[in-house]
Amino acid sequence: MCASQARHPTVKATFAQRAAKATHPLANYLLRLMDLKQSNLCLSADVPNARELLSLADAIGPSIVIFKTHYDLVAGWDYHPKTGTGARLGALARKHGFLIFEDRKFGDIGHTVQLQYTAGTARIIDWAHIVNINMIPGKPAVKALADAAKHWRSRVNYEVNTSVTVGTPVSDSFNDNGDDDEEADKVGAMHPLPPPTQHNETGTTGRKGSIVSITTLTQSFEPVDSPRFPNAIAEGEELVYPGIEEPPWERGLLILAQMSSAGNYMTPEYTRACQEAARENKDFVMGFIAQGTLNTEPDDDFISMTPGVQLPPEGAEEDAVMGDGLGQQYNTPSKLVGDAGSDIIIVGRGILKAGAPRAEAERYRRRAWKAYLARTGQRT
Ligand code: BMP
Repeated sequence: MCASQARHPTVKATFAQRAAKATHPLANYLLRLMDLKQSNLCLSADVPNARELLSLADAIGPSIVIFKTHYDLVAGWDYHPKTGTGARLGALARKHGFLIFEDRKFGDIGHTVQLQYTAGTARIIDWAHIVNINMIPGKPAVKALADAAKHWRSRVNYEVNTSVTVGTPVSDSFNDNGDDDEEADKVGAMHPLPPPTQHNETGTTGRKGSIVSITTLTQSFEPVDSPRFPNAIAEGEELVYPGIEEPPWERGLLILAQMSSAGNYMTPEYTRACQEAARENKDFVMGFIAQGTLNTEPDDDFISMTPGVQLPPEGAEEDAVMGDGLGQQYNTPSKLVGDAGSDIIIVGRGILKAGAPRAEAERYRRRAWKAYLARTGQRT
């Protein structure tokens, strides 16, 4: 840490104190969740198929505050918006109290990243509370994602039902989010339907009709007061983690400002540009993927999450931790959280490859939490 980072008030402040000041709804929620669960652990769930992904989320959920996915490396990912893998993960997130972070590292022009975030088969924004961006294309891509999230947020409380009738109208209807439904693309997130305020004032449902040839297309907007997808819930997954409300609808972005890999091209100048972009988009950017805290300006209160973390086997020297032979470099929780001021450690293979992953996740949770307590001057 440089001097301005080491002196920054967020290094010594507790997560509860930072939550009390946090204006970003998801950052506020996450900081309170960390305090409640006594966890600053994110699991990087890099597993080969959806079945393993879901059982891992159920098994490790109690130890973590964030479950990180790379959905594109998971075979058998089910894209159905209500019963698919994202929705099932959402139910497990509510049950165990964690947020879902899709490590998509968006890295294209603004228009393209908007579509990658909100549309296509994956519709990442529907199920991932947090995503991240590789800032190479420049700051406008950050603003583009922020705009897309705002747009999505303004209509997400309304479930859109579409009915198509030919000739005499009939009451059959289908939801516009069906994955093989062409209409879903037409009314996709970037081409939203009229806002809810235009709806029927007397009831909860508004209707709008248009004639296409002899086909009548009717869309109805039904307010839903919770982000859950009831159809997706398997037995036991309707539970909600006690002690905190469900996560807010607002989404959050992390900027990839420093990497753990050897020889990466992220220079200090590049990292500074990431900090600037974060400050310019505070409503949406909640923090960084970095190798320590990047809070330097007095008003900064970004959350730093750090990958490249492993613990040596119980009893071994900390310096025994090195890399994976493919460029990944590992550090320990005490170095990253204690010395470098990171808030959350991101651990993949350190837990996934262990003989007893659940117990190993607890070992990482305890070590990272201890480093946080020591950093903030609390009793360990
Ligand atoms: P592992 O703990 O198994 O090395 O996994 C690290 C995870 O964090 C991977 O999913 C990787 O994509 C991600 N990651 C990283 O390792 N370094 C970075 O700088 C940024 C990352 O997202």
